[in-house]
Amino acid sequence: MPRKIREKQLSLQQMARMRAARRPRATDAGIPIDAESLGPEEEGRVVAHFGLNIEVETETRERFRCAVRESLLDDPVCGDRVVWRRVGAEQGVIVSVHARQSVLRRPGPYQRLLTMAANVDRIVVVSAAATFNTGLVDRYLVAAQKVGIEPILVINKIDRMTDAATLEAALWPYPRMGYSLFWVSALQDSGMAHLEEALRDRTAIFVGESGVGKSSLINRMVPDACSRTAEVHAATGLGRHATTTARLHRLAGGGFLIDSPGVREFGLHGVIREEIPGLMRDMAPCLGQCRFKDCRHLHEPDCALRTAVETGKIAAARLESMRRILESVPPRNPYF
Ligand SMILES: Nc1nc2c(ncn2[C@@H]2O[C@H](COP(=O)(O)OP(=O)(O)OP(=O)(O)O)[C@@H](O)[C@H]2O)c(=O)[nH]1
Ligand SMILES: [Mg+2]
Ligand SMILES: [Zn+2]
Repeated sequence: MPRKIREKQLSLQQMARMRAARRPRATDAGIPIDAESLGPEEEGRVVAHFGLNIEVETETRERFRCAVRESLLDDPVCGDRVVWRRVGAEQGVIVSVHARQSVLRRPGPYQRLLTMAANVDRIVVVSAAATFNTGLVDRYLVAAQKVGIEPILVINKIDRMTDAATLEAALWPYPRMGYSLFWVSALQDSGMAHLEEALRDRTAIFVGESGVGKSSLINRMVPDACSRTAEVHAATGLGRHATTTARLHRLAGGGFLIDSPGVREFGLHGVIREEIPGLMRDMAPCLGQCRFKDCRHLHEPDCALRTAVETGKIAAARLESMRRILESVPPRNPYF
């Protein structure tokens, strides 16, 4: 066997062992799992994953603290549909994870890939009116396009809007590209009914910078969610991030909302530089129309994208955003 392949197999085995070593074991979590003490198989959904414990909600809306059977290949994540077995009155063991309809990942520290959530069918990109960040929103939209999950844009804290004209000028391209856009205030409970209607019967993950109000919005729609928000957090003085782990909440009228920790940057995973323009809804129709086949859309003559900006079809900020994303993404993905 060539040495290169042997090394690769070894490292895959090592990776599997490392994954297994990090997995919360039933015994470590203090859950006794000898065969006689296990109840029958039941269906459930992962509500949260913290440390050694995974919280699973049953179809009858009871919640159980579960560990994971050691033979499982994938670690269950928030939103996963699982088969689990009861251990005593409040605990359980997850024995298998159903095939995922979708999975959201992002690069984490030390070149590790973080799985954020599974079985999500809407990505709610939340911004605050006073600090709208085109660059971050555009990265989320590229990621959503890549995984084929419909994003929804939410501008929160409109009660604190200082410069409505500038914000409207920054936002006009998005509804034109077909994205739903909601203007809301979690504080004043305004615009929330429309948003809730758009999320009915969906599993939606709330993403965006820390402090934009993701947990506050979810608390409004799910009154018993009690998601920790920044005020509670300020009292503990433990830093800026209020939400530290993804958590799934059930909407009363049907559907699920997943709260996620805020990010400062959103690294794109599984996307190579060449495909970025095709993943941007306003750029895609103009592709292949530049004079040069390898046009970088910077200073080349007869660039279809720049022409589209000049004629007002594409917003200048979006082209600028695309260039920044292109610079930040490697031509070939290191995770492949
Ligand atoms: N003025 C105003 N403040 C709001 C609104 N929504 C949330 N806030 C405040 O914004 C702060 C941050 O809210 P959170 O809900 O904790 O923000 P988050 O996005 O969940 O933050 P992380 O969990 O750190 O990612 C809190 O002090 C909220 O009270 C709003 O509509 N208007
Ligand atoms: Mg939060
Ligand atoms: Zn071009």
